[in-house]
Amino acid sequence: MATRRLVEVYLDLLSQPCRALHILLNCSKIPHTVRNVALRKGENRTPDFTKLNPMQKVPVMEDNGFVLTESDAIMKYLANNYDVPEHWYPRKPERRARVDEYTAWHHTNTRPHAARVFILEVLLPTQTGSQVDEVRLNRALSQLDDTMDKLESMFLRRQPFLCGDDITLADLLAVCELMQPLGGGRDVLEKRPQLQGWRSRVQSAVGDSFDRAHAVLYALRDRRKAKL
Ligand SMILES: N[C@@H](CCC(=O)N[C@@H](CS)C(=O)NCC(=O)O)C(=O)O
Repeated sequence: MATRRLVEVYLDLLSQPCRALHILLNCSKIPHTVRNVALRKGENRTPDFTKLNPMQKVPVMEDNGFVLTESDAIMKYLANNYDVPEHWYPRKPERRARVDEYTAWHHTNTRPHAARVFILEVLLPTQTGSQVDEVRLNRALSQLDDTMDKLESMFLRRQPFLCGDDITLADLLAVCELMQPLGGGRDVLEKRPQLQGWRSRVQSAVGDSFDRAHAVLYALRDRRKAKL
């Protein structure tokens, strides 16, 4: 009888969608193997990795020969195919549709807007040795503010998590994006008690898998702080 191989995931934990997937895997105890792909070393552009994902991006998942990209699709696939608590991706159509509603919105709102702050404040200056472009940074912060207003007034209106009373994979995708600017020492939730309360609820719900996934980001923040 053919033996089923463990789920393999290709991750760099400095990547927001990789952390969301990492937390889901650890919290729901899906047996898996992590293959590290260091983006800073260009390991996503090697011939082998490019064969796996021609888009040269992480995360990637392989389940017994089935290769899948896109964090959102991977997390939903795992929730559909593995014995994970139902709250992550509820089966009831209306509740599931709420998760799909957020994840569709996420990729053109929370994701690009939070990522841009990190890119402008940390990645670009590190890669090019140039100063932070304050004009572009302020524009990015203002777009992120609009997104956070919507998270508070639409998704978190009268409910503790983005899609209802319990945590779903939508909360993982969102929280990992909103944590990213912390790599540059910026807590974008600093003046937002409603979102802070939500982040604390997410942290309590996932336990130590939150800090394990974010250890690389915290280390980046601490290294940069020590240089100041
Ligand atoms: N929509 C994709 C985004 C994947 C993505 O953009 N990954 C970034 C890291 S956060 C990456 O691999 N970048 C490498 C590159 O573009 O060279 C997902 O959610 O999985």
